[in-house]
Amino acid sequence: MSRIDVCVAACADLFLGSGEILASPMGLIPQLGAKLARLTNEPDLLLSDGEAYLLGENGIEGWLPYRKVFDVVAHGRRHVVMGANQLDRFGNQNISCIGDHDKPTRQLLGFRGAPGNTVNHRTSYWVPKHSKRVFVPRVDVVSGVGHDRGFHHVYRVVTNLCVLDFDTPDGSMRLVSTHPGVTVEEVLDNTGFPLDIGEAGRTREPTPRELELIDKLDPDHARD
Ligand code: F8G
Repeated sequence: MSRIDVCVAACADLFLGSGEILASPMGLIPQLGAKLARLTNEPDLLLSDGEAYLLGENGIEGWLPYRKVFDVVAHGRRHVVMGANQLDRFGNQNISCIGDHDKPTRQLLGFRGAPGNTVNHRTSYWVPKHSKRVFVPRVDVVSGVGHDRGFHHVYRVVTNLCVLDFDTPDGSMRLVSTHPGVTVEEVLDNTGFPLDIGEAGRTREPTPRELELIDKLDPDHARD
């Protein structure tokens, strides 16, 4: 078992208890997580390919074009796992640009579905390289909306080091668990703002059955 398998299982756990909702995992690790969840605890999860189809174990199992995605977004029965170039302690996300908005040093993806996602339904983030470059005191521009800007449900952040949530009185970020082999200090050293470390535990290891499934889902180890 490697660290990345722990990350995949942590992404699967994002969907625990979801039932029949649309999972929209962006990127390989969240995708493996959502597929793993569907094969284990959450058989009713609907998996989109991020474009126009619903995917099952045996290929395409439904048609979900853009306009229908927007219906689902507005209805709220969806959980998206997005990426983030920057995230602050209230879960504001930036995937749009770096630097002064009038003259950015880097133009990134744009706002995409992030604002609508965060105001309509549960949103989580996957950060493959936990660093102070990503976990910043203040994002340069808000793409995904955080807890200090109204009532939203930014649920969790899974990184290569730990799992974080916002289950604090003011909705600021809290350390839920560090992955096996990672210390709390390592997380704090790589986070650009104070973090509630409460009673942080250890992220669970995937079961032997889950490891088998992860290998089946990703036989070439693209996850590494
Ligand atoms: C930085 C930083 C930083 C990057 N600080 N510099 C530099 C300083 C870096 C590089 C350069 C580029 C529902 C829905 C939608 C839809 C539906 C509606 C969504 C219609 C679908 C289509 C749509 C949004 C989904 C995601 C994003 C997933 C990732 C990426 C990434 C990396 C964002 C993390 N902090 N950061 N730089 N999308 N992608 O040194 O400099 O900038 O850097 O939900 O879309 O529209 O709506 O981003 O950047 O979730 O997670 O991987 O752009 O690849 O290459 O790292 O090298 O050029 O010098 P990236 P990267 P240089 S929902």
